[in-house]
Amino acid sequence: QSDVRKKIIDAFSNAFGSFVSGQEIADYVGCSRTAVWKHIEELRNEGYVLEAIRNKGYRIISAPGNVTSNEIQIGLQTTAFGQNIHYEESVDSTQKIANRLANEDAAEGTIVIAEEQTLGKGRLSRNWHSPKFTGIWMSLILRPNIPFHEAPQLTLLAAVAVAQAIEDVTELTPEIKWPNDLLIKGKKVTGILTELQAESDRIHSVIIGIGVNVNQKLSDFPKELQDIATSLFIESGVSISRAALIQQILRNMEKLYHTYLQHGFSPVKLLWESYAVSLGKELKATTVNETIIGKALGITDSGVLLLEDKTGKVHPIYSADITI
Ligand code: BT5
Repeated sequence: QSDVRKKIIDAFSNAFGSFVSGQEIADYVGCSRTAVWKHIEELRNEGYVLEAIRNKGYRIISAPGNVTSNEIQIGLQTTAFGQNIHYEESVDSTQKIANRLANEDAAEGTIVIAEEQTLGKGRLSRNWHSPKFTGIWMSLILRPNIPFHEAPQLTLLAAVAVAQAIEDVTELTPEIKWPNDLLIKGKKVTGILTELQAESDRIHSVIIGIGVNVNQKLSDFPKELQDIATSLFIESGVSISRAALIQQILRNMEKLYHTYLQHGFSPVKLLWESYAVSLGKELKATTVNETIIGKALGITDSGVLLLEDKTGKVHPIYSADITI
């Protein structure tokens, strides 16, 4: 069903805004003209504006600014990432659905994406504010053949890929705050949540949840977030196509993931360090058990943060909240 629609949209994008007859579409897709007509109606319901003129056929006026499978897949330059898309308008959390799909053997690279999350998850059961149509709320399923303890590297990999994508699509340069925050001028624009499914030391799947604030205005954030959060729109003054940004994220991630599987973490680490705000600075790390203040020396090859305290002792930080 969605394959047929993808082909119809293909036919429209090949026509660059000129008319394509119903018969031409039917031939291209390999279905009847009645079926074409039905799919066109569905595309209209999805928000595509399609003009129809008797004897000429159809042409596309505009695609909706949503993040449905069609919009993501037209022009997507990947082989696996985003080739399977589970789209919903509203969900509790895309992580939850992705976890379920991963159990049902969804292919590597499958993404779950929603226009809105009603119970978006942060780390440690915190909340992730995910209002409708304004941001990217997506989860990606990976099945890497790596040991359990190396999985946090994938969070850092995702942070790099999203930072690059923001640079590619906007004029902005984000910074990364270990381990999972992307900041612009000190405010959080992206959060990443990595969850694992594993049996003993074997990873069954890694679910990488990515939340990017794209087109929110300041007033779209609840009061308690207005001082600490920002969006690409707030920082750049222009609204950004979420689908284009998603395509770029998927493309960068797939590329970096292949590099990672072939050459290990070092190349990813170099890139990560080039975006890192915190290196060389005094940080406060609040872990579940203690608070450590120290200079950030860097990250290890497994993605662990190293803090040197006043006495010169180096503390490996596996998981913490960082204040700069
Ligand atoms: C994170 O947690 O930063 C991970 C966020 C991951 C969200 C994605 S969206 C797709 C997928 N599906 C999900 O359900 N989740 C993932 P953490 O480091 O714990 O940060 C959470 C904190 O960030 C909150 O306690 C707030 O202070 C703040 N926050 C909440 N919503 C925000 C937003 N939209 N923008 C910036 N900061 C936010």
